[in-house]
Amino acid sequence: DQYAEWLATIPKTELHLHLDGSLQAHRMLSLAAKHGIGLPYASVGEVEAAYQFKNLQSFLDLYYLGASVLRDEEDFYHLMMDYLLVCREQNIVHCEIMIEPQTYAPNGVSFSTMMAGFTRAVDEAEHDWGQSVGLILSLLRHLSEEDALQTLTAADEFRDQFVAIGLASAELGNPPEKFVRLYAAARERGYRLVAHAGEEGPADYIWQALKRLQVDRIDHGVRCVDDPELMAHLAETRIPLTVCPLSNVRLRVFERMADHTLLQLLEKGLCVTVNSDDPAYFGGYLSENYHAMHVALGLDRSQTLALIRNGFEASFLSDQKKQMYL
Ligand code: ES4
Ligand code: ZN
Repeated sequence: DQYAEWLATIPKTELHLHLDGSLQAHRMLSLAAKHGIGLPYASVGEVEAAYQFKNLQSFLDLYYLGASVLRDEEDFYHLMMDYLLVCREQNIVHCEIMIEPQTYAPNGVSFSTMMAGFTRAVDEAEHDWGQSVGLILSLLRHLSEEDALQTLTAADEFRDQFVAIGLASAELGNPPEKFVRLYAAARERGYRLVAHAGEEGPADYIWQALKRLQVDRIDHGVRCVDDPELMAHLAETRIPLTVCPLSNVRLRVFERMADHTLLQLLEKGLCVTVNSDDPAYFGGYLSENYHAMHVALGLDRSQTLALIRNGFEASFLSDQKKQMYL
């Protein structure tokens, strides 16, 4: 339709994307076969039939199972390249991608194997079509802070390849304050800081991420609507929220897309951005997220442009590069 055609012409960012969440069913199956790994699914149809989630944890169980088929440098190269080709297709000129080494470590995958595949794809995309990419070292909050600190240390050798650290996985019961030392150590190393907060967790977790972790940006953050003081603070500081509409509906953060509060946040002056989170699992990449908001909430062109501009503002691009798009 016309909105979709128009949207494709506008350069966009994506700031909240778990690379493992872009693993398509056909690749999950072919890599399982390649490495002789048993999966409880025999076909693309059977994998996709499992994309029925009742909450974040029920999704994470499938997400980590899927990611367990990634083993060698070729696998990481193709995973990254598949997503970067979508960026080219959808006019996502700058993306910031979360990678999660703690997911692969139990399978004996070294940091250097993973990084070799990822950087080969990134270098190719930058060279071939000028793709701009930032990598975010995303740590898993269901594991210990000690495990995250060890991963941060393992990343020292690759420090120049990352723009930021992040915090993902099971939110409830794993509050930001569990990771105060991790964030201090990352800040000392010069990383920018993001964290998931206020997806399933309460508004207080957003406050913790801001005050205890001193994050530059909040992933999700939609539970801020429960706390007017927090809303005012986010509007005042323009600390960005990377909101993921299709994810929120699939994980039952909102019952239907028509209930999503993204436009209220935009209206209140928050720096809200649109992102896809785990596009292979949630029924669409970035353009499909905008399109779903257009259909369900009447997201119009001027609101779309405001969200896209927020994406550049919220990015970790240099001020000079931001100016090219703002
Ligand atoms: C995630 Cl939607 C979501 N929330 C928290 N952690 C995640 N990891 C991958 N997707
Ligand atoms: Zn996420």
